[in-house]
Amino acid sequence: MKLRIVVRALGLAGVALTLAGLPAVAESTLDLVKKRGQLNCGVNGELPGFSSRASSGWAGLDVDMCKAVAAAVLGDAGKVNFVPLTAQQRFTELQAGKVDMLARNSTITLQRDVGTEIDFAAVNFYDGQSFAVSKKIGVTAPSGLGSSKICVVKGTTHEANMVNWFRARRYTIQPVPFDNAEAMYAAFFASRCAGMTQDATALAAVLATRNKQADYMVLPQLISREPLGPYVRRGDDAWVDIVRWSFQAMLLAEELNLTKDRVAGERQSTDADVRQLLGTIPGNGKALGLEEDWAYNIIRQVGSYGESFDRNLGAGSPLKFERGANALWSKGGLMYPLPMR
Ligand SMILES: N[C@@H](CCC(=O)N[C@@H](CS)C(=O)NCC(=O)O)C(=O)O
Repeated sequence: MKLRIVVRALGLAGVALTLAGLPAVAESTLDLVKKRGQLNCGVNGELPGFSSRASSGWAGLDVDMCKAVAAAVLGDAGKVNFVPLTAQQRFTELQAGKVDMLARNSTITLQRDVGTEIDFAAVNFYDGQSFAVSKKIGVTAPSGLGSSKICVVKGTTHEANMVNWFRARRYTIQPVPFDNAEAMYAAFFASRCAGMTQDATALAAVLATRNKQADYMVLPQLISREPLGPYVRRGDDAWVDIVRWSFQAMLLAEELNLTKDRVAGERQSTDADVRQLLGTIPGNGKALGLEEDWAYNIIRQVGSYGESFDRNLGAGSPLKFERGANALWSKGGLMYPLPMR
């Protein structure tokens, strides 16, 4: 009798849950993307080198991250719908399902990753926070900005980093927060702040693309570690695996010297690592729930990590960034491809 009451109560709870709109089994992101035939990818959209729209189309390191996942899942790097998101809205839009993944120069931190509805999948760029200043003020290190006004964007890691960094050194600074990057640039270039702060590469990109390098500089000292990378919704393990290993495929391609142009001729390579990456030796595709040529499609259509870096940020781009921490581990950097076997 008692048992029946419990069962009935549970049954009612089940009905209540269904009425509350909770789906019995959520459709997997992989199935959703395949059915749609397109990947919805959240990007910054206004950050040259990472994601911006040129006359030739979308380009950037983060754009290539989205394209890689589309190539892996749909066999076509062109099947991406890029969705520009602000710093403040990016994570809630991902949670709400507006995008399937984020590749939006987003720093990976414990509090963004743990106990939230999102997970990170990889680090695709090691960045750090710095300051841009007018050369006229003669400041060469962040400490020279103590007690000054500093422009910063809300919803980023930068405000707290900066306040903590100066407080620890017994300086009080005056943060001047803005809703978006554009508003901050306008205020900074109108001399409303002595400095502006964000990821060092973003600062360098802004000065370079707006021809401000003669009058402004980025201070070389970094005050934080900002490992940037793609995020996905929590609770879909197969999907986080796909994003993680799509990035790893680009990294391993660089290590194995595979490029967009040469990869087709390498499918019958004598190197077992190459054959396994390209699917000539099957298994990795099946494990991921993808076709065996998933990584081949990434490399053939998007290229290796090194190619993507050079084209978007490095020697082949207007930015001319050094590889630095983003070089392969074998060349003194932090990029270490995981074994793909
Ligand atoms: N990596 C940092 C910063 C990311 C970021 O979005 N920075 C700036 C400059 S690129 C920004 O706010 N951009 C666009 C905006 O929301 O207006 C983070 O994840 O919080």
